[in-house]
Parts: sequence; structure tokens; C-alpha cells
Amino acid sequence: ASVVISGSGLWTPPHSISNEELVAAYNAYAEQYNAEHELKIKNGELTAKPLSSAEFIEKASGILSRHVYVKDGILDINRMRPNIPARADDELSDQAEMAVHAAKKALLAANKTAADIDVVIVSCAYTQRSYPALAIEVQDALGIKGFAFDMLVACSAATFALHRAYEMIAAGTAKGVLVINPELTSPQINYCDRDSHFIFGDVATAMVVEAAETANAPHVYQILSTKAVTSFSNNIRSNFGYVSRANDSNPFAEDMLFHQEGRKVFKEVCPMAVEHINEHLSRHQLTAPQVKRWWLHQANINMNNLISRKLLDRDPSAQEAPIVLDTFANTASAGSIIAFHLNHQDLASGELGLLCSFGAGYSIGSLVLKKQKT
Ligand code: CO8
Repeated sequence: ASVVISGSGLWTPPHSISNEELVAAYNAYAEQYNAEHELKIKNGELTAKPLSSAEFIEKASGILSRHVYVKDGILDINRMRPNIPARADDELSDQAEMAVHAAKKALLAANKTAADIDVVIVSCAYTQRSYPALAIEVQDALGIKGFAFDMLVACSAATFALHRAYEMIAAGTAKGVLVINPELTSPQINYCDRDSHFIFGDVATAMVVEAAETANAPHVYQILSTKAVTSFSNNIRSNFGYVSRANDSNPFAEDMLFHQEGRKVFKEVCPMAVEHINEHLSRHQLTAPQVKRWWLHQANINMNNLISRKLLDRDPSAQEAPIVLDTFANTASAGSIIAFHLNHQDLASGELGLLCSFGAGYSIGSLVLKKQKT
């Protein structure tokens, strides 16, 4: 059976932080830290915190601003992390709430109701608890029958979940799959680290996957095929987990939070992504110039420019390979879905697009999409 994406949804948290605000808070924190530890820094026992700059951030990443689920606490130099009050067990959890917002929008776009869905996948870089699954909480909140489960694949969580949705619809084991990506990254950002404090934002995205025969939305994309690859790397890592308590680890230690070797990631992931995409297209006897739209992972503008240039032998137009980093920053697995959500309706029937994630793991996941007749 032919499998389609029939709707997408994007939920943007109401708060945002500009580079200027973020840098002002970080620099005030760094100056306070350096003053407090002046002697140890002089003796070489500690290294001074270097200062950040909004110009560097824009040039190195393409990021101007990021959305955050809770702004309170992040810019407080005596806290440097969001202040998210714990919710009671009988309240909807934070990530489930984000997921529900995006899911409702995707259902509306796909012209579907809860009754048309029988599988819910919540897939993202982190889940706020291990069980009960967030996906089951979301399923309950939306009144969906069937089954639900969580998935974690960092940057490729969204594409890998779409792959699973594709397989379930193709196999006839599901009639409608809701893939949701509530990317609540801010609790894992080290706002005290000059090299990574600017990279991430919070957002939630969702997509409806179903059989072509049941689709009745205005913009429907056939999934021609999927391709995934993983290759282990420690260059992007977070050590926080349920064993941390038994390890007697300090939850505030740097290795408990997102940390990376950004240069190495850049150098290693770009060629992997280019090779992966070319191989995927060649399965359909296609070459890059035949692809009308590139919905690429959004980690860094220079990375996207390099990958697009390698694929096309020229610079892509802003319309061909849309960038959403300026206002969203890196939103882990949601980035390529945001790029799709904001830039897909203008494709003509028969035109092709490529959705691709790349990042932590390393992991790369792609889907070749073809706009259907409306
Ligand atoms: N302000 C001023 N200067 C700075 C700053 C700053 N904020 N940060 C670094 N510098 C300095 C550096 O210290 C360095 O100084 P020096 O040359 O004296 O050593 C200089 O600027 C240049 O630094 P870099 O070489 O590191 O700069 P780059 O141009 O490489 O840019 C980037 C750094 C932006 C990190 C870049 O390397 C990059 O984007 N690499 C790819 C990273 C990537 O894609 N990572 C994937 C992220 S993982 C993911 O997408 C999902 C993971 C799961 C979610 C986690 C949620 C929390």
C-alpha cells in the first residue's frame, strides 16, 4: 500500500530568548564566577570562564534566538537553568502537554480525529521519565484507542519514528500513526558553558502517517522510501540517566548535560550525510538536482550550507533548502520537521522532497517524499 504523510503540526512555546539576552546573562555569570575564584584561577587550579558573544553565535550557528518552554531561571546568574515546577502525578506532564499541542495541530492539518489513529509514537531526544510512557499519557489525553510507545534516537528521533510509522502502515498493522516530537531540550543545556549555551531551543512537532486511500487532506506526501544509518560516536553525549543516582554522580556536573566536540561533529557528520542522501536518492535513480525541496536537520547553518553545496554543486536558494535556525535554534529531532511544516504547501503534485536528520549517535535518517495530487 502507498503510505503518506497527510498532516504536520508545530507547537512553539510562548517564550523566547535572543542571543543578546542569553549572552548578557552568561557573561554576567562568567564575570561573577571569575571574581569569586580569582585566586584559584591565578594559581592555575581553575580556568577562567571565557566570555560569549552574540556575533560569534550568529556567525558560527545561524541562530538569532530560541524558544523556551519556561524562561524563568535561565537568565538568573545564580541559577542558570529553567525553573520548571514538578507536577503532581495526576496532572498532564510537561512533555505530554507539549506533545498534545502539536498533535492536535497535526490532526487538524490531516483532517483526522482521534478515531482515525491507532498508534501514537512519542519520539525525541529525552523523555522526562521512563514510565509510564509519555506516548501512553498522550494517547489517553487525546482519547485514542490502540497502542502507544516512546522512542529515543536523539537528533534522528523524528525521522526514525516516521520510518516505524511507514512500516506499520505498509504492513497493514496500523491505520493511522501519530508521530510526535516534544523536544524539551532546555533542562539539559549547560547554560554555564560558553561553547554550547546558545545551541538549543524547545519546540514540539507532530505528523500523521496513513495509507494513501484514507488520506483526505489538502497537502499529502507519499513516502517513496526510508533509509537509516547509525555509527557510534562519543562526540555528542549526555551521561545523565537513571543509574546516575547509583553512581553517586553530581547531576550538575558538565558530563551530565549535553556536551560535544562540535568541530569533530561537523567534520564527521557532513560527509556521512552527503553520502547517505546520495545513496538514498540513487535507489530511485534520482540525483540531487531532481529534488525540489530539502528539509534538512537544523543544527548549524554552516553544516546545512556545506551539505547542500556538496549535493547540488551550487548554493541552494533559501526556498529550496529552508533554514529555521534563526528563530528556533537547534531543536534536536524536530528541526527537519519544522522546516517541512513551514515550507511544503507550495510544492506541485509530483514534485519531490527529501527529509533528513543527522546528529548524535551518530544517526542519520531520511525519507524521500513525493507530493500527491490535491
Ligand atoms: N562566544 C564567543 N566565542 C566562542 C563561543 C561563544 N559562545 N563559543 C566558542 N567560541 C570560541 C571557541 O572557544 C574558539 O576559540 P579558539 O579558536 O580560541 O579555540 C572559537 O570560538 C571557534 O570555536 P569553534 O571552532 O568551536 O567554532 P565553530 O565555528 O566550530 O562553531 C559550533 C561551534 C557552532 C558548535 C560548530 O562546531 C557546530 O555547530 N558543529 C556541529 C555541531 C552539531 O551539529 N552538533 C549536533 C548537536 S546534537 C543535536 O543536534 C541533538 C542532540 C540531542 C539534543 C540535546 C539537547 C540539549
